[in-house]
Amino acid sequence: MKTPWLVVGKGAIGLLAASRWQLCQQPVLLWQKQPKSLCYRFSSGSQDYAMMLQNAQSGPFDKVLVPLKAYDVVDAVKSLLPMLSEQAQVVLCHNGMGTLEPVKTLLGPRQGLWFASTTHGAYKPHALHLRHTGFGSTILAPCNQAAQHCSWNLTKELSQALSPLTLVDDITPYLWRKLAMNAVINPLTALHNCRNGELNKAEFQQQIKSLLAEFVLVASACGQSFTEGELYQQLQQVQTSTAQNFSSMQQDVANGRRTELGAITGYLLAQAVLHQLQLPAHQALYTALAAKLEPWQL
Ligand code: KPL
Repeated sequence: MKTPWLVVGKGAIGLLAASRWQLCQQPVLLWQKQPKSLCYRFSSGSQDYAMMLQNAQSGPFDKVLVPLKAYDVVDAVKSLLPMLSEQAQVVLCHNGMGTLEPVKTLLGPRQGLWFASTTHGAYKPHALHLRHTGFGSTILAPCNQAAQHCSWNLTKELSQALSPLTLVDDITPYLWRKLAMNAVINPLTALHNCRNGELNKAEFQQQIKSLLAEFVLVASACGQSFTEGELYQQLQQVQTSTAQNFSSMQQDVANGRRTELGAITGYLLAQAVLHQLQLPAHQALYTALAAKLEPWQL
């Protein structure tokens, strides 16, 4: 009998992974506030499935996927600690940065920490319906020694959920590249309440170029080398391939939820302060969006 994956929360990416595991007979359990099973509809391509996921009763758990928003990750891992086996492998998966260092310090010497950065798109048109909107790909990396020495094939199992999956040694450059995309698309679409594809319009190009130029500057101060041109090209590709989608931040704002602005633009601004840099375009975008939000949404 295969040991189950524990998926924390019932966000869109977590349910996507859990649904795909269940469809290929990989046991999976949910860790959610309400201790009951979850029945929902899963639409992927032209297929529609009736799904039922069981809620986990008690640990210890060996395999844990934490696909939560960045601001919830550290507290969630803290509360999961008593449920983790001594050699548990914990996989984080979210937009933005800043969680790896605090989570590393929480885990025991044999507990592995991984990061999965995915471009799969999924959203919930309502609480009991999950739609797989973008067939993306995933980069996975071990982030501590226990993960590097993990003795079973985590990559193979995770790729059933978030394929195609590439294993790399160091997640840092990939997180920065994703941060570049998120720091432009997410706040702009949230501010203008529009789909990702709208950002290809001429009226946004000057602002986007300023955001990317500042991103290159702060990334370079943090040891990450990018050019504005390559990021601009990649951004246009993402905006085109996800043209009909609403970004996660647009959805958070539209639904009155907390946003990842702090882990995305806020992270960039904090790095800029550390390196004594000014990021006027990111600061202005942060200020404009913050003005539309309640303080707890930041
Ligand atoms: O990751 C995304 C998000 O919505 O959070 C992007 C890349 C912007 C795709 O929508």
